[in-house]
Amino acid sequence: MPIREISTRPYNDQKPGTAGLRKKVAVFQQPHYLENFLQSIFDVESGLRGQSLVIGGDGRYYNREAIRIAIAMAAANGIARVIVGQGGLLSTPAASHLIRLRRAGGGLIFTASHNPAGPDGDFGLKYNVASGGQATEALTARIYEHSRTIQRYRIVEGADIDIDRRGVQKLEECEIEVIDGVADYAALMQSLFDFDRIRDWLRNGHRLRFDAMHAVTGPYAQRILVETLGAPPDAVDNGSPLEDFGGGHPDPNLIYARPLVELAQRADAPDLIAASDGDGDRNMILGRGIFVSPGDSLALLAEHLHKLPGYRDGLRGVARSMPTSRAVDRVARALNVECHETPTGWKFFTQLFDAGRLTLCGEESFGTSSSHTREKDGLWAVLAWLNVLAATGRSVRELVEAHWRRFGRHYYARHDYEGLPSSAALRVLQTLTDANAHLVGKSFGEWTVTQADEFSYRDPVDGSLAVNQGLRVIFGERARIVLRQSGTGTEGAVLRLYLERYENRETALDWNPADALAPLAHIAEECAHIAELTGRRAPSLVT
Ligand code: G16
Repeated sequence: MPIREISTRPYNDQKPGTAGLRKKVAVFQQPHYLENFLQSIFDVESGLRGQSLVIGGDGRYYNREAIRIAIAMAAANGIARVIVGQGGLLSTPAASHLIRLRRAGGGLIFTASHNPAGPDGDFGLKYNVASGGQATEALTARIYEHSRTIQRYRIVEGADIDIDRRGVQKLEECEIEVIDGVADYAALMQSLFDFDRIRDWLRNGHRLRFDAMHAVTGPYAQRILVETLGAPPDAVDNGSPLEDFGGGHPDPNLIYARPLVELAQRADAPDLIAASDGDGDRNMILGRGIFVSPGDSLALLAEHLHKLPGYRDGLRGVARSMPTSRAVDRVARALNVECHETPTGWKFFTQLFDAGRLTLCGEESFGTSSSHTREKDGLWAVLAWLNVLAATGRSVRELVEAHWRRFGRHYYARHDYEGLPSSAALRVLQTLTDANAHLVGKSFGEWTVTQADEFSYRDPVDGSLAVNQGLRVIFGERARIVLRQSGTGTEGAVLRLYLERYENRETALDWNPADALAPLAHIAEECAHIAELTGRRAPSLVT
């Protein structure tokens, strides 16, 4: 099979967003589109030659074809060994772990995360580096620049690799190793958590329900929760990965995981109800009669993590993205550990992990993880919760309420305005930017602005500066309003408005979140004029 050099022309639209290159499937299917981007990675990351490369994806439509192309191009670009998940499946956290475990030069993860799949859905590609983390902003910028001038790519023509058959196959000089994509990840989980205790907890009649949403976590949940921990088979719902995710939207939140929210409200609900997303990096946690917001989940795990075997030495530090609720900051203060506030995007955490400054971090967008990998990790969060439940013998509701009584409660909501013309989104952002110049010291009833600015972040490890990372209006410790444009949407512009309010009075701990946040929503409208400038009376999504 000859290695061919094929002439191509740039597309000019391959600028990666918050989490890699994400586009409609039809965009990726254009002639040479994927090849151009892959070749740009191989050209810029010339150090990959002679090394191993991990390849896998979330199983969505076009995954297998993309992996076939990636393998043929890896072999033509001097990669010594490709490690690929059987059937082309690797969850994002499992791929990150594998890169580290096998000391690979990097990894290609084909996913558009929680975005819908299928021929009309989305597709995506993330490039992760040898540390297991996503490529830095600087590296993705170099890859993007290269993609704008690309003239040719290299590929092994007619390559025919069977990615369903485990074992080693040869393509030119390159060894293609098809592996069980679950085994290494499952072993890692076993090393972090007290599986015996969780097994006993389940044996004692406690119940668990995990919804894999027909996406990549099905086989992982089946192996770990059912086969290893002994949960009954019906504990895993929608466990078979499908190319269109069963037509669903594998984004575990209050809207897209509505059936789980309803299940949690039943008197006979399981003790822990959880879900993950398309590529297995997000998580949603519910208990009988309660939804745990991602910010609360992060704070509560920070409080209890030292009770779990992999974390007995305590926390080195914690981190959250700027829009994420400040609940974890209070726990960090009580534990006397570092607490970092980073821009949205997991890559900002990985620097801190690599520098040994962090044990636990999370985001409002249902992502949580620890130093065990360099991506957020949905099943890890579910197992951490299971272990906390088993170790403390308390219910989800008891744990959360005890947390609020000790630390106070951060009411939190995110309002999304999706599919906006980008001119409208820009006008809203500009309006709040202009307003911010005059807001400090201004009072809206009982709410007084103490700080109003645009968030920027100086990385404490490499000193790099990230600017334009979201507008914020801060009312001291009591509340915050944050506004930013999403970096992961594929249709129009998406504005996200985040509202947060802190209460520590006993009488204020069980308010309805929408009521608690209503005054802040009004202030946001007064300052940013979202309804007026977008013509939208209400957000398209509230989570
Ligand atoms: C990605 C990033 C996350 C980020 C999320 C939402 O997650 O990895 O760090 O919080 O996007 O970003 P945005 O608000 O810009 O849409 P995922 O799960 O989509 O890869």
